[in-house]
Amino acid sequence: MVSRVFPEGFVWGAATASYQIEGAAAEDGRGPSIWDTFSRVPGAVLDGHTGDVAADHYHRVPEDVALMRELGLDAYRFSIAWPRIQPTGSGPAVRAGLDFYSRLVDELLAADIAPVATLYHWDLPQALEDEGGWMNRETAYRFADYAAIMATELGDRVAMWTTLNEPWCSAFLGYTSGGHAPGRTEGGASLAAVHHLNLAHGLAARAVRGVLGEEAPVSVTLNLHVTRADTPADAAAKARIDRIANEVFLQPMMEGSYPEQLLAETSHLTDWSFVRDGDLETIAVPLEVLGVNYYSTGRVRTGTDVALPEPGTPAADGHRAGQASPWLGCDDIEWLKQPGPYTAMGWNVDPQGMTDLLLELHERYPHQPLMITENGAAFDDVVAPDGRIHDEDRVAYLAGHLEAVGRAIDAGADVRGYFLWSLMDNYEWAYGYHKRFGMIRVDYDTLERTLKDSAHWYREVVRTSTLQPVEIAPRLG
Ligand code: IFM
Repeated sequence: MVSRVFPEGFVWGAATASYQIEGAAAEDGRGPSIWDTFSRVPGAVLDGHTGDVAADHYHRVPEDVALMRELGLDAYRFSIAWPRIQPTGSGPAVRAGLDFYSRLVDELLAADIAPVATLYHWDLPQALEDEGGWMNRETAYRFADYAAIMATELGDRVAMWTTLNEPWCSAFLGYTSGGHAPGRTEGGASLAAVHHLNLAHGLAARAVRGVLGEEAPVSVTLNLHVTRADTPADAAAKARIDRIANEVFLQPMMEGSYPEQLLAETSHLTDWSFVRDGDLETIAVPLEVLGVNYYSTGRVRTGTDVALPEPGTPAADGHRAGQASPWLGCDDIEWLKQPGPYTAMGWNVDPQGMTDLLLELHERYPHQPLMITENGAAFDDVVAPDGRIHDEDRVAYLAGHLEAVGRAIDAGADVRGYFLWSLMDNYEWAYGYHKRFGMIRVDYDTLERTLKDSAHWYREVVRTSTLQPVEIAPRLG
């Protein structure tokens, strides 16, 4: 590997999400979200961890922005907790909630860091879930109202709006497998949640542009699955996974239609009557950038004998054993364990998947700029006697993936930036605080922040916009 200079204007950032870092769950009028409820369900989250305190970012914005400045970030991707703004998901905005994000944005701008705001990163107000959550079409309209409130409040200062983060997780983990909040297992009916999330994206994008004008920078972030197959028969299985996991969001958002084949092969699960006239036109809005979250790859084959791992361990497809499968209608598809190395999540390290994904998107949508809105890795970090965290596995992972982004750019993909997941250790959903993705360590007893070696390394990458050859740790080579 030789050193690689990234294009002029390439945006270097880091990302977080509200429930994962903020804490202050019951302060200043914030209402409960589905994660406040779900995390209290016995067995739902490892060790019953909740986001009540998390990284206490709510009380530490100046300190955290100072760290971002120290890292030289160009941009910071955060999410807004809807229940801080509208505690029950509708009605007037809470001034204290608006002020919190307004102060955050001002601090960022004062530090010369562009604010990138995600409107929904999974913390649905519980009151909306009580009325059906994303299974209820009304939620999409409430989301658009909330989006307009935020555009009015922050529109003069936010550099980029992202409607949804990873709607695949919201729909298929939230309403199909039940591994995420709200923990429902609705089977084929959960495709309604998919459609209502797509609709929410379109309505919210239009609401933001209704306030700020048609040029307002709006995006969405998808976790598109890169799935591999070894034989032509297995390629058919891969294509089905692609349709149910990727196309079900990508095609309506980018092209204004659902794939005919998907409608046909899921017709035993739902009649899709929740799709109403005009919805697909609403959903397909021009995007400033398409946000891509990428971590690892999967491999499938056609089979019926699907081996499940030990309860509590990650399955090859990422969901935890003992739960319903998030892969609707794909019970005959077997997920194979990918070759390692693996991160602490049990996810395989496969940077080439990033290149493949970016190039595939570029080929399909050559005029659509792309942005890596998340990429990173959890490892079992150790604090050395000198107080430092020598997280060389993470540095190797990040370097390998940045190199993969660079290869995609060389081949023509229009990738505008990279947001490292995550700025700091945080609440990793059903894994609680057991998985650390941060380049900044958070000591959950004292809430003290410490820059890991990966943060020092990333600061140099950002400063020079150059990736230097990295001595790859043997496990990740
Ligand atoms: O922590 C999550 C984040 O909230 C969404 N994308 C994947 C990350 C790692 O699992």
